[in-house]
Amino acid sequence: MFYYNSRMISSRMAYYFFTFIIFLVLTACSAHKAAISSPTITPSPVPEFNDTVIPDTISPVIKLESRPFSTGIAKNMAYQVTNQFPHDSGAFTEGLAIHNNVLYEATGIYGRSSIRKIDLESGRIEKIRYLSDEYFGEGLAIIDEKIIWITWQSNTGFVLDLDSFEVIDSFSYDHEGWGLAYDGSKLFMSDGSDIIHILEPDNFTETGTIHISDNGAPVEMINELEFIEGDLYANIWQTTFIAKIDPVSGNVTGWLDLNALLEQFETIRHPVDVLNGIAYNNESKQIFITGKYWPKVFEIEILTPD
Ligand SMILES: [Ca+2]
Repeated sequence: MFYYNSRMISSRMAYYFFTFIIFLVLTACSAHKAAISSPTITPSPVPEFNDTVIPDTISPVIKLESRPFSTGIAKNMAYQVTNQFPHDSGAFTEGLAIHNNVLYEATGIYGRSSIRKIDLESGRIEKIRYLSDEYFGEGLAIIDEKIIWITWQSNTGFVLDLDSFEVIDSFSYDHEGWGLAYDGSKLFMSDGSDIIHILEPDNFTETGTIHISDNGAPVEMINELEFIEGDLYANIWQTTFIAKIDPVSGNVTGWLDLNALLEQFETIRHPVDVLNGIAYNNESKQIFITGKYWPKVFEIEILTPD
């Protein structure tokens, strides 16, 4: 009898115990569900120019401990930031160029690709023209009074009047279009690989290619381009590095690591994407750099150019 009663008591205690446990679990789940369904809303800072929608998905910037190509021999170059200016944080920058002391920018993304004339000091967009939805805008170069603007995967480039932004011509090529630069006699176009295509500026026919390498190691993902005092500078996509390139041999002769500029954006909630955008003012000898969705354009001085 005692044994029987004991079992009964044990069973009852077990019943109460497990009921209590189930109660605790249900209460915890309920609290957790309540926590998920009622997130803390943190207000986002208003961008400098909030006229475009910033997508939720942004490719991460790969931060490298050292330069991208460990087999290379080119040295890292020192630089200092000498000034900074506001930049439209809704601009998915694909190209940056200066002509007659005026800043021009090309942006990408289907349906939002644009060419802009920008007041450097204020960041104000003085003129803008959007590309048709089927094109993804990429790099630009300026020759005389014309803007040459390429597209990503449409094998099509456009010629725009520098003043009116009207399309006055178009041309085609058989590879992707990434970055574009003009050295005063030829156009140089990157396609995302280690190859840069050299084009005649009059009829856009390809007259040659150069392969970019550092000590024999191919340097791929060549993106936005700029000529600075005879050297070709190139953003390397998804890295914080700019390569200084001998445009004849294709050899990388120096690296600029601009990771420190990106680090200052970590304290703001505005999303930023990769470093992309180099412009050189031939008259004032100023170098400007920015990136996709960056809220700033930086003026930098290279301290060890050779
Ligand atoms: Ca450029």
